[in-house]
Amino acid sequence: MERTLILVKPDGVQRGLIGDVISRFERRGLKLIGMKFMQMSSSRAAEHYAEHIGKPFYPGLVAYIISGPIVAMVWEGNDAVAIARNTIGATKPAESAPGTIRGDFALEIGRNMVHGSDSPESGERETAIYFSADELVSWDRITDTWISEDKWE
Ligand code: D4T
Repeated sequence: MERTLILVKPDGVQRGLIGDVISRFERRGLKLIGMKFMQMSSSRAAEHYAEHIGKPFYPGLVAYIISGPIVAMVWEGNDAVAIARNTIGATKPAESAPGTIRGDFALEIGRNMVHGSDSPESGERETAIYFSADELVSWDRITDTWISEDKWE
């Protein structure tokens, strides 16, 4: 089953929008299997954003992500990465469609509220940055058969 790492970034926490973000993924049908409220460290930020080290926006990106508490979550489901990306909307809020998280709540790329993994491989890599295996919960959801055809037996 595919997994994606979702962050509610410091702006989302400060603006009181944690519940709205969680609600979008719950209503879409993805299954929550891990969640933490935490302060991001500089070293974890560097590991998470390793591909952006050296880019002009990198210092501002790290300063932003460590500026206050975040919520880290792992959501699971068929095509979880693509489903979460289109629930979140385009990286630039000006290009995010209304109805997406960024399209409804964000104005600027440097305050874009949420992170979502960009591939199944990133989903696995990023999950391991925030969660150990025993912090992820495998559980049966009563609605699974109504959300996923392959759960129907
Ligand atoms: P995240 O990783 O936050 O979900 O964003 P995306 O996956 O949608 O976008 P990304 O990896 O290309 O960029 C990571 C992060 O850097 C910020 N950023 C990006 C920025 O401030 N200026 C820029 O020019 C770019 C490309 C926003 C998201």
